[in-house]
Amino acid sequence: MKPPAELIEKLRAAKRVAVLTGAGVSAESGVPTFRDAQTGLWAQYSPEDLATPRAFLRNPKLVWEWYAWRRELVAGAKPNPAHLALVELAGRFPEFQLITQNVDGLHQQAGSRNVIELHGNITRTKCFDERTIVTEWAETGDIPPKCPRCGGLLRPDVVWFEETLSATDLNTAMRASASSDVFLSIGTSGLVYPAAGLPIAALGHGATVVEINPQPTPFTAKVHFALAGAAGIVLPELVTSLRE
Ligand code: BV8
Repeated sequence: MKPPAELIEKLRAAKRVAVLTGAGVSAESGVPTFRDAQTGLWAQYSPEDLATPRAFLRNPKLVWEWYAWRRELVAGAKPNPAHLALVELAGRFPEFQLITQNVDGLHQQAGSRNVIELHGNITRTKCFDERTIVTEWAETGDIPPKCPRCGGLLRPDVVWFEETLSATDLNTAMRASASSDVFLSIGTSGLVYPAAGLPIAALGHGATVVEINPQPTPFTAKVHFALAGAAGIVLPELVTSLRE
């Protein structure tokens, strides 16, 4: 399905473009989204019950193993046409800011640069107490492993629910959204704040706001262009139309 000509016009005229991606962009790489039912062993848990500091302190082993399972999934995943189309799109505008809620690092693997990872990255590990990155630790069989410096518990370097995001990243993302000519919200259910506030800031500033999602979301009725389809299909079509 070709994108609307009016949208291609807007993109051709745009100087500043901001993009927010969610789990839907990695779905076609085989990384399950948050709204997908958790599979197998994890079917009985919901992410909100595991991705919090309290859940970790209540059962560090369980939470660590959930992330170890997800790291395995991510390690086997490759960027898909949606990630690759965003790399090409970035080269078409004087200013382009990619902001992701995903923690899988697939945008960087595809070649995207200067990516704002609002919720961190599952492949990085940090000390729960010192909040500093740890790259090596003794494999003593402890689950979770212990910090080599202070002996504290190690945890994934992601932003859990009820944890604050990096103020620097959030400010940069908010500024890029609120000054964008075109804002694309791709593969996100728009349920998690403050990330979900970015398309609202873009709308408020008068940007042309585009949503790419096979399903409707709380923003579908508010955006200028709602492209109902998979990111891995719609984004390459958008890039092809821009080349013409
Ligand atoms: C904060 C990292 C201040 C971890 C994540 C009550 C108490 C406490 C807090 C709150 C509260 N009420 C609200 C809050 C704030 C809370 C929040 O928003 N909660 C929600 C649930 C209501 N937010 C926070 O806590 C944030 N911090 O506010 O700090 C504070 C401090 C103390 C107390 C209060 C507030 C921190 C939020 C960050 C959480 N960490 N991830 C990890 O990954 O394990 S969030 C995690 O879930 C993801 O990162 C992502 O952001 C979110 C999932 O959203 P999506 O990416 O949109 O994925 P989803 O599965 O939902 O949707 C996928 C979409 O893709 C669907 O629409 C689907 O249709 C579409 N799709 C599917 N296939 C495709 C596709 N689209 C395109 N193509 C396809 N092929």
